[in-house]
Amino acid sequence: MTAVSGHDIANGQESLAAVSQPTRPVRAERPDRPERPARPAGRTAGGPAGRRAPAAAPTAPIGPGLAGVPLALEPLNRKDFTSDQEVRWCPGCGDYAVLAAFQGFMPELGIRKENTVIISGIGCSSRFPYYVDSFGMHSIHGRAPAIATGVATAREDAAVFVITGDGDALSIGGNHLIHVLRRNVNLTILLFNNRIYGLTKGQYSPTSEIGKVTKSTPMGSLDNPFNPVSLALGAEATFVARTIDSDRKHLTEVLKAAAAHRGTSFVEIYQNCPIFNDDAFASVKEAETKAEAIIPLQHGEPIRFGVDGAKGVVRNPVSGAFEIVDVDAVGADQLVVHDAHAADPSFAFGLSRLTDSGVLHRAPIGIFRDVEAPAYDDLAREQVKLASAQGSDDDALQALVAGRDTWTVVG
Ligand SMILES: Cc1ncc(C[n+]2csc(CCOP(=O)(O)OP(=O)(O)O)c2C)c(N)n1
Ligand code: SF4
Repeated sequence: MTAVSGHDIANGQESLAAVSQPTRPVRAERPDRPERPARPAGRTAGGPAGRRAPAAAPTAPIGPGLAGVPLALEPLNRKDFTSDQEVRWCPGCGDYAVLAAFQGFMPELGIRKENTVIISGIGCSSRFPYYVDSFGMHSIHGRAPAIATGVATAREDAAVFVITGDGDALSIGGNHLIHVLRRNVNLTILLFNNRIYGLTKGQYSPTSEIGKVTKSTPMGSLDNPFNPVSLALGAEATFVARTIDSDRKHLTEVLKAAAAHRGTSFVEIYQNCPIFNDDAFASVKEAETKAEAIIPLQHGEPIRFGVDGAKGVVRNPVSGAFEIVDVDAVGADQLVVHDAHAADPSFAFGLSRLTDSGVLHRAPIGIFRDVEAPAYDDLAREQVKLASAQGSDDDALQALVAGRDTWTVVG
């Protein structure tokens, strides 16, 4: 991939830079980064550097999402997916944990790293491609889904990941996001939701709660926030999940399922920004509160949570909406059984509405929806094959340009 660098955009702080070949990423201009003390001695970027013994190389793709992507000849490990770039996030940023989980799970996919492509937009999280030793591009604000659509369509042999933030994906990139979701392009989107603009130093974002006081909303935000999972389901995305930066096991399981899915996989990651929005997700992380705060979604299981599973989810027979009840009051047999494969997205959408839109006290976590549907890029490649089979490329192009009708312009 040709490297492009030094193209200043917008506020002059970010650069459009393609990360070139694996092992030699191109460094972008230093972004507008909060001033913080250097990382404490002994702290490693990307979490513990423990090197796991590589498992045997897989002999088949882990799921249809990776069909067509060549397998690695030798087993890889996390180091193979770690670039030589200095990681430049603030100490304690949730992005480190996601990067560590990503570098840890990529070898488990068993694919060649040379066939891995990571496309990001602009934001703190969008620095991600520099830190993974793969092909990639730190691209244009909000446009990663459009660029990734091109990559996925042109390269059937690539595993394509999009890295984006709540500002990048839902403000400037909102339009691109909904269209990649409805098209069902075969790629995986990781949306780092910290409910704030981190890179530009703490303005409110489309996921900030009403009343949020920030530099750009000194009297409190007036905007109703997006629920990213509801938005994705409204666009009928075929794989939609939510996970948490600090829960390595859950994050890894969800990312694996997302990569295995053929079509667009959308994963919202609750990501702490300790500098500008610390503890936005404390309720789902703290030992004292998380049992009451996390509604775990497991396909085929009754939806039950709380201390000793005392709470559960039922459907209101009149409104059809999902509601939270005390299990003792209604009986365990009344609880809704999660069906991630329900064809109609309204089941998953209903569950997504159990998320607090204000300060977060409760949220469903897990895979909301995982259904099969034709992927845009597969269909597009079929059309190209069909068109090519109908004549030489030159003839096909001429026919396309000429069209079916001709006009004679007189005058
Ligand atoms: C066209 C354009 N508009 C605005 C900006 C300024 N800008 C850079 S990043 C960003 C938002 C980043 O927020 P988010 O996607 O949540 O990422 P985070 O930094 O929090 O990871 C904005 C508004 C820009 N660089 N380019
Ligand atoms: S998201 Fe917040 S903590 Fe992380 S690098 Fe950006 S400003 Fe720093």
